[in-house]
Amino acid sequence: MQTRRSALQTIILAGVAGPSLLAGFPAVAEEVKSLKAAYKDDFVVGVAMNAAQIAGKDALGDSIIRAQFNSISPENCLKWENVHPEPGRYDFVVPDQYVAFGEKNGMFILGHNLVWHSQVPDWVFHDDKGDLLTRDALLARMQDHIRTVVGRYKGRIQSWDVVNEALNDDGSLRQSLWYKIIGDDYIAKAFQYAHDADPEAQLNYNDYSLVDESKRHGAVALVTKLKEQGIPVATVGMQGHYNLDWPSAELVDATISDFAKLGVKVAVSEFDIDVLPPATSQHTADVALNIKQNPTLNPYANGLPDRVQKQLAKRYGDLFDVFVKHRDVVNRVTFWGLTDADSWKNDWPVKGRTNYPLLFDRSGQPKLAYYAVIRAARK
Ligand code: 9MR
Repeated sequence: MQTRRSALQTIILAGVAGPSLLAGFPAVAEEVKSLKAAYKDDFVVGVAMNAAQIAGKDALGDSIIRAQFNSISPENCLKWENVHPEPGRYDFVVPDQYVAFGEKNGMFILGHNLVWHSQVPDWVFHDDKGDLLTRDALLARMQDHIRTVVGRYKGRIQSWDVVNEALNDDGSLRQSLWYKIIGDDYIAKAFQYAHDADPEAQLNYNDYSLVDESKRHGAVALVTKLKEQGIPVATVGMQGHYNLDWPSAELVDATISDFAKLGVKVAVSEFDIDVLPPATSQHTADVALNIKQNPTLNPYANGLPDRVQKQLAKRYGDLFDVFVKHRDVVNRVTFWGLTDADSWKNDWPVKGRTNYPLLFDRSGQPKLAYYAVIRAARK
């Protein structure tokens, strides 16, 4: 078991030595000691923090986060069901700790998220009798939530995912209860309420699989319409739940260019690269998906072969090359979790697999992919 000090030292020495797997890779500049240092002139590098890290119960994790990242996202604690579980009852204990961690360490702090079809309690859409709310009543409830949550962290949470995953794969608007009850202007209203609550906050539309043509067109149309209406959408969050074969670097490149043309910034907001055999042919991050376990879907339960480790590193390097190319428009790259042990990808879309999608292994050691990302930074 690594002590906290030795794990950190390994990371700090990343630029000097690196694991034996690195043989054949060009040396990394000695002065580059962290992800945030490597990309300091390009974009902030973020990580999603889980409950243990926020509560200070993962000392090694927290030390790596402090050493490597200059932005944080809350993996779950600001979702509606957690921060506002019952009518009139908000629970800010964990979010307060999360924001305090970011402030103490001078980080760019994200809020995730305000309006989503998932992780939102049923009561939000119903009245006391159990009937669906009217448009006006649901708008009032949405406004109260946004005003309360965004208002509490005004000037402290710098950027909010205002609306999350509002699009279907074909680019049409998802038939969520938000859409069904309020109508398609629920998105504009959510942005307006967030802007009213904190006029300085950077406001984002966040979604997955935006590289796919139909969905990308839907997002372009949505953002175009919002901008025409004067709605302050600043950034499109391309979540970036990718795998070893999909999407190609060219596709990511073209997608960023398409959003850049709209006059918005792009954040790679939930980055990870799944190395396991795909359990579905869908390009999705729909949390509702749950596919049955089967051993062929979990081939690396006892460790990741060097061959795949190298494939993952190359893939990370190739995609960071694209982000650096677009450094004028990409304002942030955030990893969805710190170590492979923390990743949601161990349980989705199949529960109980052993996945390796991030830059740090299960003991907090930097993987070959970490060095590839450092190397992709402009020299
Ligand atoms: O990583 C998150 C996981 O711990 C939660 O159980 C899940 C449901 O709240 O959400 C995961 O994060 C999702 C994010 O909020 C929105 N985009 C897809 C992410 C992965 O499912």
